Amino acid sequence: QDLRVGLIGAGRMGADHARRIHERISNARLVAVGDPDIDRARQAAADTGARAEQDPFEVIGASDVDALVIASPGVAHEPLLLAAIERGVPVLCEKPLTPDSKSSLRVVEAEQARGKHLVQVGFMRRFDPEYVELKHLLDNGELGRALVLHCAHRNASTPPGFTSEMMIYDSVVHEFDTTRWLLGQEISAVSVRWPRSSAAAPEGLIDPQVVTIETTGGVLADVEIFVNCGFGYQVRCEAVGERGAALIGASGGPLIQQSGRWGGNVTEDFRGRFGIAFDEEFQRWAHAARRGGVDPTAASAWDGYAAAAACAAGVQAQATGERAAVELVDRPDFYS
Ligand code: ISE
Repeated sequence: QDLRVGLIGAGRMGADHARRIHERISNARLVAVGDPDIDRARQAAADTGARAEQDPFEVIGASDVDALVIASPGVAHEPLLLAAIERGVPVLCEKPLTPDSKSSLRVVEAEQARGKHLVQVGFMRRFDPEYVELKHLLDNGELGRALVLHCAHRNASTPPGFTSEMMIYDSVVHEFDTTRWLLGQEISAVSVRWPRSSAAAPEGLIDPQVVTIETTGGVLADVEIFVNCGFGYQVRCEAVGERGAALIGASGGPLIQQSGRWGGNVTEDFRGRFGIAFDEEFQRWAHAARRGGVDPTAASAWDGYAAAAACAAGVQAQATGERAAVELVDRPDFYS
């Protein structure tokens, strides 16, 4: 029997997930879309057979909903997650789990108290074929012990209301997760510096910024976060080890030679760069959710909390100009 999915949040990401579930995910069916903006909910639900609801909690409580996708803005996640955990349904929650570590810890504690793994966080890079390959190279020792990661995370432009803090907890949160996941180490400290700001940065935003991540295993990762680069969506990562280096995200498909130039394409947004990763993430989640659980290869609520704790240090480092240590509670056995 198909997994009956309720979707909360019908913005850009939510609308994309509605299409994904309807068109590409097998053994799953979208039954309800909830968004306070009911027109948006209706639009995302159109042609999928799902109903639209204005109150997201109606979707969480609905008896015909077996599992939930939360794609509303991060600031709205906590009460939705707590309600879903209480009902005991599997949830795929878009990143960030929540924007701050205290609220993320409350989610972790609620899940633990429920005694069942129900929440997975939408860190889709864990399903990107190139990232997966890079992780294999690091895990099987081909590159030797990892020493440095060089990362570049670029967006063409920011939506209105995008803040400097969001560059950390909405954007660099991905690098916090991939650094932990690729290396199997926790993040111990974060520093943030910046060059002069691009003239293309909206008022109030310093863009780009350079974030330095320190890990418990002594690895350093530098991240150029540039969210108004103008030319497209680009996510690159080069891992440097004792015996070699590997770079992903650099190629844009075919190498084209034309009009006296050679090169490739840069994708416009996350859909082009990570479309395959999202599909894989959702298909695996749907399989796990049909059995009432989560995909063990995905990011757990604990991973969401650990990323949020790194974000807290990042936002602090950004505000003070000082290196900030990451404060993390001990990892409960439940998440080992
Ligand atoms: C956005 O929310 C994402 O998750 C994208 O992957 C990231 O590139 C962007 O900076 C975020 O704002």
